[in-house]
Amino acid sequence: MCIRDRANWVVTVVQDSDITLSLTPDATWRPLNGTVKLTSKVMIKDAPLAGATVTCTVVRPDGTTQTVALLDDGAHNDGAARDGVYANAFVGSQYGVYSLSAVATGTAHEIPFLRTTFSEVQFGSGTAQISGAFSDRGVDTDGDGLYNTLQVDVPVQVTTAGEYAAFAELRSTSGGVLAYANATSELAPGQRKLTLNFSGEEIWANGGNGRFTLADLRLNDMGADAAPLRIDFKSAPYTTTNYARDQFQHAAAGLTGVTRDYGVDSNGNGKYDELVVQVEVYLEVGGAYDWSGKLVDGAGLELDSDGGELALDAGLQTITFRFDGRNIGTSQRHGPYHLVAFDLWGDGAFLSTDGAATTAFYNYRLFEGAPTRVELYLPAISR
Ligand SMILES: [Ca+2]
Ligand SMILES: [Ca+2]
Ligand SMILES: [Ca+2]
Repeated sequence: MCIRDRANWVVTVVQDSDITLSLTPDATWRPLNGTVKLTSKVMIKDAPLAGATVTCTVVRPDGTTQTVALLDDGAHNDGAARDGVYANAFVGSQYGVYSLSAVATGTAHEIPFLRTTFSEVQFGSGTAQISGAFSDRGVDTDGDGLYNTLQVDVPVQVTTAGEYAAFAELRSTSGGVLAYANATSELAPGQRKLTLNFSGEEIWANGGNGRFTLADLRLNDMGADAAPLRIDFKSAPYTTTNYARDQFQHAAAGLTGVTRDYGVDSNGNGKYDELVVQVEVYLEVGGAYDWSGKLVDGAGLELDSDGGELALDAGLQTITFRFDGRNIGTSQRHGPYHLVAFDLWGDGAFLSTDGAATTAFYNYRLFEGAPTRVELYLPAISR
């Protein structure tokens, strides 16, 4: 049996309950060999207390200790000298959890005091880290020539076999987020990789063009006893090769969401002969297209339909529907009206959508065919 000398402490202090001590590390986690700044505040009631002696005992994962003096001299990132804010920093050179205990001693109103407070911070984990060469490539999984995913390989130097997960976002040259991705895998010791698959459709939809930044890359140890343990982090470790937006997966035709509508009085009698509804579309390929759609009121009642054929170039194009004002006037149905069952099909694309546009409010009396004498209009009552 091992018998050790134990020091028995008897500390006699006059407690002044108005004095408080705080200890705030500037991070709960740092990569290995990162620096953690420690800040303590000594307060008496609501006022800062200068002149105390504050030390922090840092207990490393292997049990060895380091004593860090927290100073209020204005030279240790502690704000002004003698403002009651005490600070200093230390470097974590071991993987794992560091226990921190700060002690403040001094005299206030001629009465000595002692305060203790605790915290902790973690450095890496030692099981794996992000290290090595990144790479990226577009992948076309359905053979249509467009990239379904942008793959980024995250290099992982594995010390201990286990399940690891990487999380990251892809940012455009202007800093906007294009897509998120994560990857989880069992990794054996050695130089390994986790492959992130960013959605090509999301990159296209968010306007990704050029070189992208892999950002906020986290590596988690998923095999940790409790919750997944974050073991490495890099804020912007990699920039991809150059991509053009249209290399990524996207439909050959789509609505841009831009619409316009107006009434046309072609015979000058003050009543609309037509309601024009325009819809802007994006076309990947130019050619001959057929188009059609229906105008309905808010209850879904069909008022008119229109369609035709057009030669359209690639790019942004406008499809113009001309609905008969007489059908609207005689229907005695107010707007706003809706363009539904919009189909566009042709050489390069097919587009079909239920709701393509909603018009402004129109009173049916603005249109040809509306009853000329004033009538009491009763909406249909459903029972
Ligand atoms: Ca200070
Ligand atoms: Ca594809
Ligand atoms: Ca007219």
